[in-house]
Amino acid sequence: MSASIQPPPPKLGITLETYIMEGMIGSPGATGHFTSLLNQVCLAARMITAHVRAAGLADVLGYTGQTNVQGEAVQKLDELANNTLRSVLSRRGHCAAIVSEEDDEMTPISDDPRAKYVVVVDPLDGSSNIDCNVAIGTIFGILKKRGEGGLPATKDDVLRPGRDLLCAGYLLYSAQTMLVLTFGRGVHGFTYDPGVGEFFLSHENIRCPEKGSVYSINGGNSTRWSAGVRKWAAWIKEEDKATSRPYSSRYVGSLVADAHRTLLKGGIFAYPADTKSPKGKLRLLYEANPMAYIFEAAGGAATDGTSRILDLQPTETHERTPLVLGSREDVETFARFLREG
Ligand code: AHM
Ligand code: MG
Repeated sequence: MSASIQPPPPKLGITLETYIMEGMIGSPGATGHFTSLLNQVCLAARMITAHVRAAGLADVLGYTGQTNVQGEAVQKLDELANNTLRSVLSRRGHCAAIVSEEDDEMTPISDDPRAKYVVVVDPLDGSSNIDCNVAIGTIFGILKKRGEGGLPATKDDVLRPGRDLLCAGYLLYSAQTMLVLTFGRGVHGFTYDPGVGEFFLSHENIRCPEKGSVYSINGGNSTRWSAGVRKWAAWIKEEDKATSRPYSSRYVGSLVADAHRTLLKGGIFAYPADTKSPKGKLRLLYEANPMAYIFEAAGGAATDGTSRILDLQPTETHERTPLVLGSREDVETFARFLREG
């Protein structure tokens, strides 16, 4: 009798560290540099989680009184998260540069020949929600630096379409802290156990449903929307059983929280261009691109209304873009409304 083939052991419950190590072991020729960098990102994530959890107690809530390059008020937690990432990523010499929402320009970190990667990051997303204890997050992506090691990173290393990302993820600081991560194939969610100080695989192979029944948009901007967006917003509220309309509305105002719900439950999140923000509000390099990379890897879609987000060629580090992401069918319907105007 032939021996029966055993299915692979379930991965649920493995630690993030094991997951990352297994990825390295399964990649012939891996030097461990990328694994080391990713481990540092995860260490920074654990440290930011601790800062977020302690924020009220440590009296770090509130504004610093400064504004960042985009003219927005910088809060103490934003700075803490940014400083934490920068100092942790400086330690092992694998990170050549960081582009952060909180810094005016790209920050060179290392010109060590081992510094083969650049990191794009929004250290504390949803900052308007910090003071009221509503979910916030961190969004990041990792790109391979172009050209020879040992040379300082240049803007060409980061002004690249999102399809060049090697990896993207986000941390959601909510009732639980979760890390959602992808290398472009398969999206996995890890839930943080604060007692152990570890992330454990809790959501294996997340797939964004083909269609949902929830929409997420800041309706306060409706008078500034284009005719196409206004028609879509009216259509989504109409009664029609066959297309599960009206959709329910959910809007947290933290991209990480709104995207996370959309990824798990399906539906659509949209921050379109409007007359106040003709290029949209969200930033291409460290908000839209990592999210688009995650959604596509989970079977969803992400567009600026006309083009695939991951194909957009950035021209500036803090460039903005309209962002529409979610279930394939829902994103396609939105794009159709925009086309038809
Ligand atoms: P932030 O990175 O400064 O926090 O701004 C981005 C946030 C997103 O998290 C969210 O989707 C959006 O801004 C909400 O904007 P609005 O308050 O205009 O609806
Ligand atoms: Mg943000």
